[in-house]
Amino acid sequence: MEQNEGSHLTPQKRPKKIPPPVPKKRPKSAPTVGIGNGTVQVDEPNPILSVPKEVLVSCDDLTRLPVLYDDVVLGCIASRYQQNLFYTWAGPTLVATNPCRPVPHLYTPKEIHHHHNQVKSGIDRRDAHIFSVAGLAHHRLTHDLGFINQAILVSGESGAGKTESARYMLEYLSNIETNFPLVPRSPLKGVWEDKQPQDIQERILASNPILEAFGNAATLRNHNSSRFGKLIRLQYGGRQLRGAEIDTYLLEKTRVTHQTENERNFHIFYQFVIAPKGNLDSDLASLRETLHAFKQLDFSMSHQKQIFQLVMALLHLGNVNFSQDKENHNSWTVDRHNAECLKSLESACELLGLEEDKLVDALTIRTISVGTARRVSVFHKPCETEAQCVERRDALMQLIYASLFSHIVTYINTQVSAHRNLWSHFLGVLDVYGFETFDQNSLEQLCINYANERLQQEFMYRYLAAEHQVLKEEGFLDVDVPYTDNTDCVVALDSNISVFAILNEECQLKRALKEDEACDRVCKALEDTGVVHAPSSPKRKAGFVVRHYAGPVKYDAKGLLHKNKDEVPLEVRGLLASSSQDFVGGLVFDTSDVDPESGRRTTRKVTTLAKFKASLDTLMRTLARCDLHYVRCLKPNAGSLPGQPDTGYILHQLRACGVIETVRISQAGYPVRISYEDFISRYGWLKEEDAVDVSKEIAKSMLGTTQEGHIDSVKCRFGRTRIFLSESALHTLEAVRELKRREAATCLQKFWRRYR
Ligand code: AD9
Ligand code: MG
Repeated sequence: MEQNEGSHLTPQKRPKKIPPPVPKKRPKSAPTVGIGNGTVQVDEPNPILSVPKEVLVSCDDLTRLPVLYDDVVLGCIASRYQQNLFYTWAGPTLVATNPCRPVPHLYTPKEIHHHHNQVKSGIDRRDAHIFSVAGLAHHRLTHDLGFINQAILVSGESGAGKTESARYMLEYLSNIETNFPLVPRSPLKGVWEDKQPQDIQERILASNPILEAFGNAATLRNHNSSRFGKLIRLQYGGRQLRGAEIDTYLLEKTRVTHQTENERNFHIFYQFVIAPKGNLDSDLASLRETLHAFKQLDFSMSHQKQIFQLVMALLHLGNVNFSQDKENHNSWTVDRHNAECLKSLESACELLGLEEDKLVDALTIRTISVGTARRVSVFHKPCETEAQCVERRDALMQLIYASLFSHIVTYINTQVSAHRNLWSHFLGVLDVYGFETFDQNSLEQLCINYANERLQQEFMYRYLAAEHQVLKEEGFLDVDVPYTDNTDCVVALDSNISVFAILNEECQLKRALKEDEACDRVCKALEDTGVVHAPSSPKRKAGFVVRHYAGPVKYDAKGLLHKNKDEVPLEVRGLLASSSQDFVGGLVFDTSDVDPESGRRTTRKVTTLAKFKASLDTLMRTLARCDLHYVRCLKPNAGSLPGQPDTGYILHQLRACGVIETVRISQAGYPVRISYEDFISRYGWLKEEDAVDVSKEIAKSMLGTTQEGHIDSVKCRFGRTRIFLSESALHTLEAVRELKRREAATCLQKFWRRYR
């Protein structure tokens, strides 16, 4: 084991010993970081932690901080934020703190040009900026050998700035695609025949306002919250952008019928019914943008009309109410005595191309099948409660909206994607919902948090564990940065005996859903995992708790199985197929009985969890074929107020997305790695040697003889095959090299002048 590699330096030049990077325990109450007086103060006065504010502000990579206590990392991000420096590297990851106010000067064409030039010039060190991440991925995709697929994973909690970051990256990537020749006219049937590259870029960008109109909504945390996950893959043929393909994940369709207090439905509904009164100006501007985007993506006028008719029909369906039958008190039906309700019913039928009686029957009469598979008897029974009718109406509305959304995504894809023969590799930008925990958490949160577990697991394997391995192989046995391995949690959620397996099984059973019992089963079956347990307080409602890597979350039993089963009554599904309008009839391609893994029809009920897991498996397989880049978005405070970093709030997010672990392991390994041969050939003031061992000794002695303060023992390490340097050590070496070069040049000039 190689220890104390820096012993070649003279002892008196050695800096103060740096404490090992163990997380510090924080007292519960005291304020954590005060950044007003120029230094970072922590609860316990500790001279090592008093880092001057100027140092913090100027440090654009957390791995270059002199110490890695949570408070110092936080102090750096907060101090930079207050100086309007919103981006900071954390080793290979970019930390993006939401400015929470417009900062257009950061994203001008001039900035795009600047960052593009920086990437092109091959400067290793790039500005901490969102464009740098996109630039690096693009450079690797188009310039490195092999055209390796790239993917940028943008994560963070709701309102942290994921969608904006993804949008800026797409803008960057589209704008650097200039001066390309026309896409050649192709005999293949591809949508890009005759299209200019400019058109491709505009179309790709135009997909955003449409998807946001139909898939985003104002929530308590974000006035433009994405209610679906999105992977956009930019398709490249050689170095040329040819098209794009969009995959979406788990649209929150329940929002069409239910919204939490003070939250809104999807934007499109407000854009569409712009009231002349009220505070809907912003919706009017967005509607214009949506319509413009429709035009750019060649949605014909009749196609747009069909889409808006469905939106309108949903608005009317939402006003259809139910009342008890006056003669038969055991049955409920549509309240046709109410004039408004009747008008809504008629309008909905007209817009959907449905017969009124058929719609009423579908909403109020249940079909019940009893018996065995060989002998089934079917009964028709009116709904006995209002809730049963409302449930059917909501199922219909959700089905229509989810089908409409998926139709729009599919159509956009036909308009933006290139023919398979025209592209060979891609650059993906993934914008998925961040980890969520509310007072009440349901199936949506279970899916979202599971997605985050899978992405974190990928990060852990691909970066943290891999980095550990490299360091061990290079002989740094003392490097032992602890990191969270969340495999247990993923297994407890999705393996054969897991939360998903039990909840799915409960949905397959031919009996009424028993949500409380199902949650008890989950708790009992998985109590030994240490990941899942019963809620501790008996007063709290039934459910189960999952210890996620980002913190424990309690999932409520209520609605869990119902949402997982996601049952649309057969009559409701059949109803749409009977529409006189082809658009409506063809819209609903129901995949509920298609096995997501085999793609074959199955008699088994395919649950929401099964479908979601299958879509994530596909996503993970896609990511496995890519180089990954990470952007971790931070929300500065719960209220999204500009200029007010709340350190406790930020710390929680840093821990939840593993930034602190990333910084520690990146710093332990040092980002600059150069083989001994390359090192000596670049900084070779001594003679070159071939053998690695000899080169290593030379490199050591070279660094040991550099002038005071130039290289110190904490900024370089000597591995078996490579030398590991910090960025600052590299800077110093480059500076010394430049100095020597100039000295030599001056000497030569003097010599030349004297003897000329
Ligand atoms: V959610 O999970 O979809 O609810 P996001 O996507 O993380 O969330 P979003 O990108 O929508 O958050 O950002 C929220 C708001 O923060 C935006 O509407 C902007 O008002 C603000 N924001 C985010 N990033 C930036 C930025 N780089 N510059 C200026 C920003 N404002
Ligand atoms: Mg978003």
